[in-house]
Amino acid sequence: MANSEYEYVRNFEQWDALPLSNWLIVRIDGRGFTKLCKKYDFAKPNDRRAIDLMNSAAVEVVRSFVDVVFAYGQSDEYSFIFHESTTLFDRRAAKLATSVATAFTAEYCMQWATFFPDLPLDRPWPTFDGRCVCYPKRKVLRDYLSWRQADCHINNLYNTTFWTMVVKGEMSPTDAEQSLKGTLSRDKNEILYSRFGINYNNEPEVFRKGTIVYRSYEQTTHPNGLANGADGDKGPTALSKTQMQKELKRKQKASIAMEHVDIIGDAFWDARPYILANKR
Ligand code: DGT
Ligand code: MG
Ligand code: MG
Ligand code: MG
Ligand code: MG
Repeated sequence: MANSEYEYVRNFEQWDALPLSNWLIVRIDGRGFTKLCKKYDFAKPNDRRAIDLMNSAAVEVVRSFVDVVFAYGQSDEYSFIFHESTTLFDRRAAKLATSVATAFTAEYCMQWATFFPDLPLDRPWPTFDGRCVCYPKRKVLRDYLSWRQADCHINNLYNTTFWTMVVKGEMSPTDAEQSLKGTLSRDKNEILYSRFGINYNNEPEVFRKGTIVYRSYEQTTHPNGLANGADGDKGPTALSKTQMQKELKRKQKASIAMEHVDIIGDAFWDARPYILANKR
C-alpha cells in the first residue's frame, strides 16, 4: 500500500515496551469508588457482594490473559502479575494496562446483576484505571505483594474498629476518628476485644487478607513443579512453536484457584514454587 503524505504522523507515537526480564504488574483501581459505594449503599466497612463481584471479574481476567500467573485483590483494586518472560503485546505498557483495565471493567459491569440482583446498575458505569509497574527481581515482586496485603490489613483493622465504634458503640464518626488518632494495631485490637468482645483474628479472612487468584497445577504433573524459587541466573528458555502451543493448552486447562491466605510469609510460595518459577 502506498504511503500517504500523512503517514509521517505515526512517528509521533511513542514506543512504550517495558524492559525484558521484569515481572510486569498491571494494577487496576476503581474510579471514584468512594462515591460509587455511597450511591449503591455498600455495607461498611466490607460489602461481601462487592468483593465477590471484584473476585469474579478477576477470575475471568486471569482466564483470558494466559500469561498472568497470579493476581491479588482488595478494596477496589486488583494487581495482575504477568510472568517475566511474557511477550504479550510486545510488552507495550499502554496496551497491557488498557486491555486489562477494560476487560476488568466489562466483566464488572456485565456480572453486576449476578451479585446485586435487586440493584440495577446505571450511569455513570463503574470504570477502572490501569497502570503497569516492572519488578526486576522476584524479591521485589514479593515485596510488592506484601505491601498490598499489609495495606489491606492496616485499612481493614482501622475500618473495622472505626465502624464498630460508630455502629455498636454509637459514637459519632468524628469522635471515633479522634480517638483512633495515633493508635497502633494492638490498641485497635484491644478496643475491639475489651469494648466489643470482638477478636479481630476471627473476622473473615477475605476481609483481613484480601483475595489471591492463580493458575493452579497439580505439582506432580507440572513440569516445573519443583522449580527453584530463587532468582535464576539463566533467563527464561526459548520455547519452540509446538512447545509454545502445548504450553498454551496447558495454561488454558489449568484450574483457577481463589484463596484468602497470607502471602507475606514464605509458606504459600514454598508450597507452590511453580507460580513464580523461571520457566513456565
Ligand atoms: P480513585 O481511585 O482515585 O478514583 O478514588 P476512589 O474513591 O476509588 O478511592 P480509592 O481507590 O483510594 O479507595 C477505594 C474506596 O472504595 C474507599 O473509599 C473505600 C471504598 N470501598 C472499597 N470497598 C468497599 C466496601 O466493600 N464497602 C464500602 N462501604 N466501601 C468500600
Ligand atoms: Mg486512589
Ligand atoms: Mg479507586
Ligand atoms: Mg483503591
Ligand atoms: Mg486495531
